[in-house]
Amino acid sequence: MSMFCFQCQEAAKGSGCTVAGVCGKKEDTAKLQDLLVHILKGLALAADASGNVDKQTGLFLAQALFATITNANFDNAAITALIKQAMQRRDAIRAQLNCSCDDDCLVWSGDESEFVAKGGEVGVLSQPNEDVRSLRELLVYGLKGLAAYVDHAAILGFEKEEIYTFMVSALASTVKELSVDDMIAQVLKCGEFGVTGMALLDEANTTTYGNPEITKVNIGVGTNPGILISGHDLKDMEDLLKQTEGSGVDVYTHSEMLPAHYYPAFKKYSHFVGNYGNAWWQQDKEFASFNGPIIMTTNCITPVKDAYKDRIYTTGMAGYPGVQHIPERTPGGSKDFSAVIAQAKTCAPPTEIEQGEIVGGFAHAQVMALADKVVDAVKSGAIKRFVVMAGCDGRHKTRSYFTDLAQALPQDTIILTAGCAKYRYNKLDLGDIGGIPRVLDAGQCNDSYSLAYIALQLKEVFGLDDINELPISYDIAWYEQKAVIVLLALLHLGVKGIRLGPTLPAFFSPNVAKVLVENFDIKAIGTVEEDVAAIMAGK
Ligand code: SF4
Ligand code: SF3
Repeated sequence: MSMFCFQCQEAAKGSGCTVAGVCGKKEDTAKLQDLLVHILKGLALAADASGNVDKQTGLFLAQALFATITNANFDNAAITALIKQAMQRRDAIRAQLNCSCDDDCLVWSGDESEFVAKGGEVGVLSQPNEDVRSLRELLVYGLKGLAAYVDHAAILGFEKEEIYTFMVSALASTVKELSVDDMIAQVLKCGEFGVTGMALLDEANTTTYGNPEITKVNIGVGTNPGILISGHDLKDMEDLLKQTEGSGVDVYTHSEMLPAHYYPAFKKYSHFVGNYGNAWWQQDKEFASFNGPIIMTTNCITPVKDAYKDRIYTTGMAGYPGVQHIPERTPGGSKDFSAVIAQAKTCAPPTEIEQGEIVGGFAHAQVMALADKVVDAVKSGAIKRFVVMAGCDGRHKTRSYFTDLAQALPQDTIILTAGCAKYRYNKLDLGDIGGIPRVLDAGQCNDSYSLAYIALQLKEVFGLDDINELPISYDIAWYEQKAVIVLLALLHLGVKGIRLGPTLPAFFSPNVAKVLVENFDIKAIGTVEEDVAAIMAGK
């Protein structure tokens, strides 16, 4: 076995990638990422022992974890630089503490030539007990998802020291000998901070750009050259829209950037013309036919094809070898997209791949503005059930389940969605219930917070004691680690009976899966027929 990674839903054979990642991650990159996580654990141990987690350490830890999320950063040079920085930060804290602990992640200080080999020693399988490994990795993946959201919030100037403090102590806990109960408690605590982190990002986004509003988004193309922007970073979106204004270049969103159209602050730009394509995994074809430059602000970037390799850019924590990286903004400044804009002017307009519109913008403020209508529809029986179908999309053929389920659900159901999972059904004509569309898209994966918020508000409106008494079912599609923090956040909120698909995580050991089933009634998706029947029966 040359590498081992099982952090995402597409882990080879449902157990783990051992030769190269299905995602395209090569052995050396996998080992560098393993070493980075290992050294970050040492940094967390040192920071935790110091009793004072400063913002710089917290944010660095979050950014470095973010770089190891599936499909975020394939660039060995970028991961190597993060390992070096992590060591320096770790050693600086240890020097102040006069620390004498001898955990490997704290004391190992090899140079760059040894990084890959060392990464091979300290990866996931270095923990021999499968249940300990399972609980520790579940926590690490939850922290990676949380890290991504925390980074986005920080970019907009919103930070909470208590989140950083938790992240540091939780990561440090993964190298301590804890009881099973204590490890489970850490995982659930991560869900609690998942809610805090998503609430913080929601506050950051809505304070900066306004509350998302019902919006129709064009999925056709215009006649100007365009720039396609993907990922989750709204600050990059803002900088790009400002810099392209009046340039003759149009801006299109891709995949998880679609919800940018829902924010009032971006509606004023007439050159912000639409969304191009689908979820991340179809990017190789869609980026080729887009014809203009593409900016990947975060995950999900997939192996870059020759057809567009000279016109794709990464920025933030995203990276890919040989792809130009737009540097960070200076404090108070903007990122410089001038090279991208200059290139766009030399490109042909996008080739049209579809026509029409999709509707979204149903984050919590918009849904609560319709609350009377929604409550009346529930009371009158016009809406029988809500089905939360948030999460990720992916390549697995079995994901057609989510399209089929959306189509098979009775006409008196509403689908609440967020994340790129929506591309499985957001272009279907599923109709409306008294003017309320049957698919309500709250936004990006982090906007799953909105769905939880809506559920909590409905619980109050209906005077219920338990969120599980609401006529809401959860049928979650997962792929990468942001979905893990969303799942843990739902568990923290007490949601039971979540269906998860297309497969359960490879990192759930049989015993850990048993605990989750017994305590939270988590289940794998079944057939569409069985699941629709069970959902409608409230099971
Ligand atoms: Fe495999 Fe997923 Fe890990 Fe990539 S991220 S190496 S596909 S398990
Ligand atoms: Fe999608 Fe990658 Fe997860 Fe943000 S963009 S939800 S998969």
